[in-house]
Amino acid sequence: MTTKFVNRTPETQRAVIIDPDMAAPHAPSSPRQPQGVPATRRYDESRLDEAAGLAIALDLDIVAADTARVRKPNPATLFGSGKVEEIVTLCEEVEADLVIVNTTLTPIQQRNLEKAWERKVIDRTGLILEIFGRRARTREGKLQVELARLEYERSRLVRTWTHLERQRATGTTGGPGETQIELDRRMIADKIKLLKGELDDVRRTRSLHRSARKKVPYPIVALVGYTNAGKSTLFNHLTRAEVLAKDMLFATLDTTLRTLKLPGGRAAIISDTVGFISDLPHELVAAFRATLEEVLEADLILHVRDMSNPESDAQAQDVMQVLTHIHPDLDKSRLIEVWNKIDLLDEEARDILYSRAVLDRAMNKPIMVSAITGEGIEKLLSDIALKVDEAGTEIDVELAPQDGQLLAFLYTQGRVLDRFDDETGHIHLKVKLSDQALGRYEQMTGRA
Ligand SMILES: Nc1nc2c(ncn2[C@@H]2O[C@H](COP(=O)(O)OP(=O)(O)OP(=O)(O)O)[C@@H](O)[C@H]2O)c(=O)[nH]1
Ligand SMILES: [Mg+2]
Repeated sequence: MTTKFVNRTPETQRAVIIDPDMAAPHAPSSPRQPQGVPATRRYDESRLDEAAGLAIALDLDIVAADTARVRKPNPATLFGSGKVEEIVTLCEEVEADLVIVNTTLTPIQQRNLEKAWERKVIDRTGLILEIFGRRARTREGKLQVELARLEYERSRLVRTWTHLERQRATGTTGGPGETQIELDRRMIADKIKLLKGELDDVRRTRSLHRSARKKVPYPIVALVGYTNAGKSTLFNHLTRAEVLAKDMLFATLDTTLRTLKLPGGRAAIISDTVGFISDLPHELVAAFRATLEEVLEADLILHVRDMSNPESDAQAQDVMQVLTHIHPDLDKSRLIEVWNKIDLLDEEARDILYSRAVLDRAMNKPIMVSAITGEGIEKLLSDIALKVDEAGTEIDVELAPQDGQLLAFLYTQGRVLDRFDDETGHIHLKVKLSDQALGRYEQMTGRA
């Protein structure tokens, strides 16, 4: 018989969340902000809510949450000594196992706070990495997260060499010597190299699949947006798929593809992918770069927004910041904002939103929908169909068997709508090309 002490399920960890408020006290909203449009600065409460959402995604039990004003960040502990003391008392009162600090801590700050509070301290990056680690399902997703985690650890090690030191501290005298640290660093560097190699292999296989897919004359539509905006719900609604959609941050991590039926009988391929969050750790952006670049290659990008969230504008800015960072000359004509969750708005809020949508100066007007009730979805579908149809010029070409280079060009740069190989080996194609691709094609064939 097993004793009571073995196989005991670990109790849920009790977490305290501290959200450092670094903003200048009562900063006026930006003067550029037009009247009536909510300022994009995040409110304390929303920031706390979001941090709590992250903690819940890790099954932590939140026993206390508080905002702590930081007038001047202390390089050693971030907070002033009074605040540090206050938090010790709070932790003891609520019997917390760990403290989450909702910002990026330097390794020194993290170590000092752990000492002062006698508890594990996790910063925002650590928290997000942990969630990603649990959610990744595909080989590529797992490799991406592992890579990000190692990069994070390496930075900790390089700057202070404390991370592994702490793990090894029990039972040994003194910290590790230089040699040990060098070894640790080299070990991590080796592992990073190995992972990058594996990741390249996985991606090569996938890009083969992708070029196979490109031969299919389907336009590709990609969903992007802040975490919890409703991308998976919309994806499921549009494709009747069963992708995990949950009121949980980062429910989706791996890209999923499905066929989407458009009005008029045409088909497109739609992809659901990882969500964004403010202060997305740069290690993660780097690790997911290839995935995001691929998403941005889509013929049409739907930016899904949760319009019921008071932080919606700030969230949209964060998303666009990451996207334009990865793809600085992103063609905005391929971007449509989908304003989701309108079923949660009252009539007045809807009216305001509607006028905003009409007056919006984006190249494509935003579309208001509810992925739950289905409201607005028809309009969304017909806009998608219009958009993928209007992009580019359709041409008919005939290629000789030796025109392999041209054929490859048309398949990679255009959308082949129809193909007929005659008995002489000539290939007859109907291809849709963007203006840019058409220009290059004409140059290649000497027609320009
Ligand atoms: N009321 C309402 N709820 C919605 C709507 N769309 C999505 N939701 C809810 O919002 C939550 C998040 O939806 P998801 O589809 O998982 O969001 P996501 O954008 O895929 O999130 P990540 O995968 O974390 O990036 C779920 O609880 C959905 O049921 C909507 O139009 N109306
Ligand atoms: Mg999702």
